[in-house]
This record gives sequence, structure tokens and C-alpha cells, in this order.
Amino acid sequence: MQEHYAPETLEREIQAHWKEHGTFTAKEDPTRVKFYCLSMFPYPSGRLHMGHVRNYTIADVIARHQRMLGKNVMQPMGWDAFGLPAENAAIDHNVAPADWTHENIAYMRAQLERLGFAYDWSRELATCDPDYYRWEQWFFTRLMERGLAYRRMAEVNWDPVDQTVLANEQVIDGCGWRSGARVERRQIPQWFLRITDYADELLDAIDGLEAWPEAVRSMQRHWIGRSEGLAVRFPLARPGQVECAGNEGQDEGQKDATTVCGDTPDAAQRDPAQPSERAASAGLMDAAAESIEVFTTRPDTLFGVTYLAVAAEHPLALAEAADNPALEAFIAECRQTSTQEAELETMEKRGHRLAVTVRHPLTDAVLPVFAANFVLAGYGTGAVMSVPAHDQRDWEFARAYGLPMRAVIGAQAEEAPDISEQAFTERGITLDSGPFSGLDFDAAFDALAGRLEAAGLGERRRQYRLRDWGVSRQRYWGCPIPVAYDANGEALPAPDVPVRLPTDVTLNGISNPLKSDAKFARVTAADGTVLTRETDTFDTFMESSWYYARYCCPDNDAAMLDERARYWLPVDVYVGGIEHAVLHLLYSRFFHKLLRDAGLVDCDEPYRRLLTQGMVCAETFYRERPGARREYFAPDEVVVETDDKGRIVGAHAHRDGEPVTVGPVEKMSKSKRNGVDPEGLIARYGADTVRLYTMFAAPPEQTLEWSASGVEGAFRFIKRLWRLVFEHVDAASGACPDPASLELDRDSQALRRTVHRTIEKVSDDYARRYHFNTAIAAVMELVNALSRAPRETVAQRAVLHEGIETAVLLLAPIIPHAGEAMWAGLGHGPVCDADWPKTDRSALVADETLWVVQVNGKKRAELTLTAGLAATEVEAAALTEPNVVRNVGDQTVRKVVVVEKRALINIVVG
Ligand code: ANZ
Repeated sequence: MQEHYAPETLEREIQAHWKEHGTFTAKEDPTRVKFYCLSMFPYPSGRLHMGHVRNYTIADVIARHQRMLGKNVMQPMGWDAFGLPAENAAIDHNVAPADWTHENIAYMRAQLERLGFAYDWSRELATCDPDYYRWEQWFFTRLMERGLAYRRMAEVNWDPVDQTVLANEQVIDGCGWRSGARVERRQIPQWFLRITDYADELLDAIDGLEAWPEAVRSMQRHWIGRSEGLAVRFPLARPGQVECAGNEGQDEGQKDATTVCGDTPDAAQRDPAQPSERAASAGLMDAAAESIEVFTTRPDTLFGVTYLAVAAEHPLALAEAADNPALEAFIAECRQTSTQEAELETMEKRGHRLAVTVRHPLTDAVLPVFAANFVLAGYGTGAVMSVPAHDQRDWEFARAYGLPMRAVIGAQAEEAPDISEQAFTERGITLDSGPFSGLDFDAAFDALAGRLEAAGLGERRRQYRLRDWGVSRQRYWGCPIPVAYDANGEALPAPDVPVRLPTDVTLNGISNPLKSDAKFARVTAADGTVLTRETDTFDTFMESSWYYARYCCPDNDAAMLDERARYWLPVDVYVGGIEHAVLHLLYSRFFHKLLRDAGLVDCDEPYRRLLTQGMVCAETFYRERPGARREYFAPDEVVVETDDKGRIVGAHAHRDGEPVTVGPVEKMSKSKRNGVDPEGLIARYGADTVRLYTMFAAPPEQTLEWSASGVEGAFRFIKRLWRLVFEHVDAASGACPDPASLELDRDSQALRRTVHRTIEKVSDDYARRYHFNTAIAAVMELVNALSRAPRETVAQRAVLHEGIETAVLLLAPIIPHAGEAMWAGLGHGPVCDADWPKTDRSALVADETLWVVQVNGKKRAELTLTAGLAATEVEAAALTEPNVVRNVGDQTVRKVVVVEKRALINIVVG
């Protein structure tokens, strides 16, 4: 017997075998059903952490299970290899980012191999490899041609001391991470992809993503944020206050004015640039600025408008600021503060009254205008009609600035709401709205929209929260944007795609080395003109937006994608972290649609099913230190004290025996020192134990709370199964007959029923619910039953044999190495190619049913009856059972309830 379970050598041997035989190399085969299983690829940070292990184990189990179901499975792996950490490491350790990245890739690849993942390594890709990013560059130039990539001014974080652009993560509390200087916001030209052109399709198609978690679908919906509303123009009452050429001689309050932002609604949707930019590009300040356009989703509140508020960077505010230092200071202050939407709700509402006033488009009342910090420059028109009675932000602002409020919506007709404490924000019936009173929301919307449209003062509009995707980054370690500029600053596709990123650079931590690289900066066009190269690189979300497609044909050096992408796509299941719910998943859905519209793929969505795994958490241990930061202890630096139920009640440090505080269970992290290094665990227990434990500890979507004793338990279980298998192999004499063809005694029938019920349950848990923890629990129960089973007769041994084989097959995707060894021990070929066991339905039919009999809800007896009896027969049997008879005594039987499904009989007496 292979007595000893020795994972270390066993796993290495089996991994070597897989490698040598190319077991997991996937080949396109149109005659077979394909299954593309994908995990979000890692950033090569240096070492795998437990979160990676969990993510990749989940996907691997799914992939191996699908293979056993007979699918043609492809499971690739690669590296999201561009990004800021490589630059930081380069500065800290004085290594080139490329070298650092490649070393990390090599190390982490070896770690992944040690975990026994069934990857097709022949498809491995790294996004920093020119063979990869050249196609991104090629595709970008196609997008430029089609007007889907364009350049405009946009804001960046500017460090005035280091004279450099900072990434968001380099801005700490508003200051540059290195210089400590207060960061400014600056406008520089940047590249954008027109994702807003796809806003409707991206939104509408979410309904079809039925195998995605609802949370992710709703986050995406919200991010796209389509609002149906009305653009309304409020004519300027004193246009002369704004320094605009071209408005001389026009009547004050003229109503059929043109819009202040100078855009058609259509253009505003195509390019929702900041209004200030749009205005500038439309030559606003030269044109007649005769009205302020607002966007509202509540036109029913129009009669309640008591003032307008514009963003600090709205052209009207900027124009007035030219000779108003106080306003200028206010605008500068607004620029400093972030305009995160979440903060807009909670921050103090502040504003500055402008000299300009407007007229209400229907009542003609003159209304004041404020520049206000709660109006976003980049949303809608950068201006809002303020209705303090019905909008809480407006209410707070009106309170602070002593502005009037007019209630125009009530819960009932003619019932004014109480707005003394807060705004009444619900929809209701219009009041005090002239001819528009007494209408519900929809009717008021229609009537007011119609009236304003007829007067040329407004139109219905769809507005999106989604902005075009800014893809320029002022960083070195990224894919060069394949653009060059002629002497006039005209942007042209780079004449020499692929534009290779120079890798022999020195980073000083301040400026982008591409800027000072004279060789890189110049390029000559086909006609001999010298062009200046773009030195910005792409946002790394660009590379991760299409890698799933390139895995289908990573070796094609003549095309970005080929017919193999049509075979494999869409991805059948995509496994990754919920933190990518919005940006990565939305960008790659968008990119997929771009690829489709370029004829490169033929499906509409990249990922059919999405599985978002939960965090891996563990206890924290710390000591407070007066005047210093908390000191955290790693789990191996403390001794924990537990109560008799195994719960942690206290802990002390190894080093001094003094107590440490047991902190909350938190996500494993370096800063809290509560991480568990997968490498150490694999060395101690083997990869199969780590895999089994991570799959057993929690269902994939839920948080996994780490437990060292759980790992130990998983290890013991594998050893038990191992022993069961090999003892059986040793004891077996000759071939086992198929138990289905044998006459079985009652116990063997029951055991066989357990075997097939387990197949049924585990198959469902694997395929439909992805609840591997309950699947494992079911196999554990089966193993318990098998260990106890008699093995005297041929029939008993046949059932035992079937049960043991079943247990091995059902666990093989989770513990693939031990699975291979045990399956080989049972006399078969590779388990990864074995057929997934099938339920024998005839084995499920019980010829007896065990009933529970209750009297007034209390269990009084168990009754074994022939299966399939009529309810009256069951009832009769229950009423004559001696213990039941005793308990009923001389009371009257009022009712007998027979619950067939639960095999339960309740006798109601009294
Ligand atoms: C008047 C009004 C009355 C509004 C009322 C709401 C309630 P969503 O649904 O998110 O699209 N708004 C418009 N542009 C804005 C900007 N640039 N910055 C800040 N707020 C802006 O929200 C649309 C609503 O948000 C609009 O409807 C507008 O306020 C405000 F009882 O107009 B509402």
C-alpha cells in the first residue's frame, strides 16, 4: 500500500507530468463544446497572497470540473505588467522597471505552478511585452481614424515643486507624496475614448447579463447613470454684466435666446467635456451669452425655483472673476477641493453671489445666480435650477444664504408640505404652479417640457453620469500612446507602430524619463517630416480591457485577433475581485464592443458569467503605543488563549509574555501583519490542502475567515481519504462488479443511495451554485459512511468500491494531485480526463421511508414504512405506534398532518 501521503514529492511529480505532456494545452476543436475559464490576471507585485490563491483555486476547480464534463476547456494565465509599483520599486531598489517586473513574473509563475493550476501556459502573456501592446497601439490608431479616440484638455494633479503630474495615489491629503507641496489642478491635453457613444448599449445590455451578480450590475447601471430630464434655459436679466462681445443691442430678458453653453444637446452627449472647455471651444465669450442652461430631472418643480447655482468653473463665474478678486479667491478655493460626488452631499454648501441675474422662463421673476461648490462642472450643463423646497442640497444652501423657498409639490393636491426642517423631496402633485397645478409627476413633466420646447426655452434630454474615458497617463511604465505631432501640433498616428517603450532608463522619481529621452522623442514620417512623439502612456486599464481576447491567439504576429477568438469567446466564467465591479469590467465590456464593431469578434459581451470572490480575512493582534502608531503582531508572534469551545479569549506575545489585544478580523494585509503566506503553507501541507481548505472554508462570494486549525483539518481529511482508498485497493481481490447489477442487502442499498445522492448534490453545487464548501461537506459525509461500511460480501465490496471511486472523482478538481495518485491507485488513467460521475436514478429510489411522528409538535416516534404508501395508510400506522398511543392517551385526535416531502407526521390532540 502507498501508506504514506507525501504531498511534497507527489505534487512535484504530477506537476512535472502535466508539464511534460502538455495536459492543459487547449486546442480549438469545432466539434466539441468549448469552455473558456478565466481569472483576473495578477499584477506581478512579487509574491502571491492568499487572495490570489483563493481566486485562482476557485477558477481552477471550475475549469477542471468542466473538463471532466467533457468540455474543451481553456484556462490561460498572464500578467497585468504595467503600472506604478514598478516605477516605485525602480526608484527604491535602483533596478529598471522591466527587470523588476520580469523577475517578479518568474517568481510568481513558479508559485502558481506549485499550486497545480491547470493553465495552458503556452498562452501566457505579459502586457508589457511589445508583442502584446503593439496591437493595442494598432487598434488605437484605428480608433483615431474612426473618431472614437480624441484629444482635449483635461485636469491633472500638478505638483508645483517637482513640476510634475502626479497619479491620484501619489496625492496624499492634497499634497504631493514626495515634495509635500499642495497639489494644484491643471489642464493639459489628454487622450480620450468615446465610451459615452456606447452608454446606451452598455446600460441596456446589463439586463442580459443574467449570470452576473446583481450588485455588480447595479453598480454599473449607477456608474453609467442615465437620467431623463429637461434642459431649461433661463434668460439673463442683465446680460450686460457679462463681458460678452456680440450681445449689444439685444433686449434685456429676450426669451428666445441661444444657449449659454453654445452646444447642441447632441454635441453635449457626444462629448461631455467640462462646460468651460466646451464653452471655450464653441467660442462662448465671443458669442451672445444670453441665458443660463440648466439640466433638471424634476421639471415638475420649475415654479419652485428661487435661484440658480452654477459651478465655480462655469464660464459666467470665470468671466465675472476677472475683475472680482473675492470671487476669484472663491473659485480658486473650489478648485482645491475634490469634487467627488459622495462628498458633495455631506460637505458644507458654500457659494458666491454673481452680479448677473436671470428671469424665470415662465413667470418672468428675476432670480439671483450663485457660483456654488456643490455644482459639478462636468455634469449636465454645470448649472442647476435650485428648488430649495424640494431638494435637500438647495434647501441647505438657501438656509445658509437666507434665500426664499417656494413649495410647489405636495403629497396631495393643494396640500403644501412642511419644509421648515427639511426639503420635501418626494414626487407628488404640483401646487402653486399656475396652469400646471394639480398634475402628477409625469403629467407635469410632459406639460412643462412641451411648453418650454414650444417657447424654444428647453428640450427633453438624456444625461449620463458616465464620462469619456481618459486614457493618458503621464507615466513612464506603460504602453506608449502611438501618436506624434507635427510642427503645428497636429496629432498624427505614429508612423512606426509598434512604438517600443525604451527599457534602459533611469528613474529619478520626479519626471517621466521619456520626456528627456531625445532618441524616443523624435520620429520621422514617411515623407521625411520630423515629428515629436507623445510621451504619455496609456492607462493600464487599456491592457486589461482586451487581454481575455488575446489569450485566444497570443502567438499571432500578423493580427490582433483571429478566428480562434471567435471559437473561444465569450469567456464562459470570469472569476475575480469585486473591486473591479465598475472600472475594469465596464471598460472591457466597452472595448469588446469596439472590437466587435471593428469586425474582430462576433459576440456582444466578453464575459458570460461573473463570479466575484470575497475577501480573505484573519484576526489581528496589536498593542497601542502612546504617541506612536499601533504595533501589529503577526500570528506566529503571539500565543492565543482559547476557551473550551475554541474561541479566542486573549493573547500574549512570544517575545515578552505580555498581553496583546485581539483585534477584529480584517482583510489580510501587510500593514496589519495578519497575512498568511501561501508558500509556507504549501511547503508544510502541500498545495492540495491549501486548495481544499480555501474551498471548504466559505462559498466563493463570501468572506473567508482564516483558521489555522481549519487547514490542519483539511490535511487530516485528505490523509483519511488516502488511507481509505489504499486500504481498499490492497484488500480488493480481482475486479469489482457493477453494484447496479447486483442484488443488494438493505444497508448496501442505503449506502448506494448515499453515494448517488452525493453525486446529485455535489454536481449541482459545482455547476449551478459554485458552492464548493457544501460539496466538500457532502463528500466528507460520504467518506464517513464509506469508512463504516461492511465489506464482507461481494455486493458490499462493490458498493464500497463505487463509493470510493465517486469520492475521489468528486474531489479531484479540488485536490488534483492526490486525486491523480488515488485514481491511478484504483487502476485508472489520468483523473483530470475521467468522466464526471453520473447519478443512477434507480439507486435514489428508496424502498422504505423513515417517518418522524410528532404529537402536538413534539417528536414521539420514528417509523420505517414501505415507500409510496397512501397518506391514510401512513396516518393509520402512526396512530397505532405504541409510543404515540401512549402520548395521545385519552385526548381527542383533532387533526393528523402528513408532510410527505419532509417525511413528517404531526398529530394534533387536545
Ligand atoms: C431641479 C431639481 C429639483 C432637481 C428637485 C432635483 C430635485 P441626476 O438624477 O443625478 O441626473 N444637477 C444637475 N446638474 C448638476 C450639476 N452639474 N451638479 C450638481 N447637481 C446637478 O440628477 C439631476 C439633478 O441634479 C438635477 O435635477 C439637478 O437638480 C441636479 F426637487 O433640478 B434638479
